[in-house]
Amino acid sequence: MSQRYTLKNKVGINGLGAGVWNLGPGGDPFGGPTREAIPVLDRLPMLAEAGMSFYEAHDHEIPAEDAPRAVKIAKANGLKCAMYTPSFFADPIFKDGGMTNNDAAIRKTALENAKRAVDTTVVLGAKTMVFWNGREGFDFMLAKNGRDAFKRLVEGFNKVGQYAKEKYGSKIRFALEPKPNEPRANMYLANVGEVLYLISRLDENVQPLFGVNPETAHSRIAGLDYVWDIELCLEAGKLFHIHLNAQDGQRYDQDLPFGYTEPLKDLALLVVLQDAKYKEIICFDVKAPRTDEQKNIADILHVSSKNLIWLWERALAVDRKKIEQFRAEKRATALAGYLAGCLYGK
Ligand SMILES: [Mn+2]
Repeated sequence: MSQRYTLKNKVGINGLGAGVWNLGPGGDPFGGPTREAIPVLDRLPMLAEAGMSFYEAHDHEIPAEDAPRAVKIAKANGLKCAMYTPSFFADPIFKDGGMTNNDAAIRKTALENAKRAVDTTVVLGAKTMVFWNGREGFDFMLAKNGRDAFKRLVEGFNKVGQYAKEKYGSKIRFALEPKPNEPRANMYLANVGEVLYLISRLDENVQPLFGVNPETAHSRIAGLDYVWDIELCLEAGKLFHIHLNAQDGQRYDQDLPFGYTEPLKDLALLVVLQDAKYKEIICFDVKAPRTDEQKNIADILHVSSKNLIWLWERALAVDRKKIEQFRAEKRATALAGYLAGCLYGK
């Protein structure tokens, strides 16, 4: 069995995860693939080989009929499914959204897909199903009634939650992943605050099943701070899952290696996660860049994992009493200097 990356003294579930889509063929909106597409199930052993303990997949990558094969391959490679997610964005039928589509028949199809994805999540043995807001949004003013769209999200998640609860009790939890834009100009559930507000509007009997899957780069695309976004999820008791990566400013979604662009912020984030005793799985959403060759496709997973491990260990060494002291002395700049020292090894 290949070696797996683990985090020292991590509370709860240890081992790291990544998406099967992270090992894609390198296409972008301006050009086709630069590498041969690897069949999705063949990517499972590659994730294990790259030190991952968990994989993640969309329903268009591992459809229900492939799930039993995925279970076998994962087991043979010592890999578990961290989360499964219905793709309300890939199929052209959802070009204007699933749950928020103006067409009632398409909303119904979206709901059916979501229910099927709940069943597949159970088959794959994952405990979390993620919803990413992909096409839930608008490009043109008044193309949708925003108030109705929000109510449709509430209604849709209530129904999916009810379905899961009746069939599986509290076995499956849902983590909603916010993103402000791309592929739509404006996306509903743009940030952590909007997701928490939506959860607050769900039926009380399904509300405990719903939480957040914040992604560090998505916060940055929105111009927000991901440390605070994640602290807010923790304060609400809703940090059900996490996607770590990096982003070089407010531009298209880059899914860069974790720890690459803002290591000091990442160090602070890990201090927050350690102090909160975050016990869920830590996953990357990083994309093998178009310029990397096939033989090096997993480099991004190794770079992300090593950066995470280094920063995690530096975060363990951060003196919490010193943080308290700097706060008491109102010395925020000195605190910044202290953290930089922890980061650079002084
Ligand atoms: Mn993600």
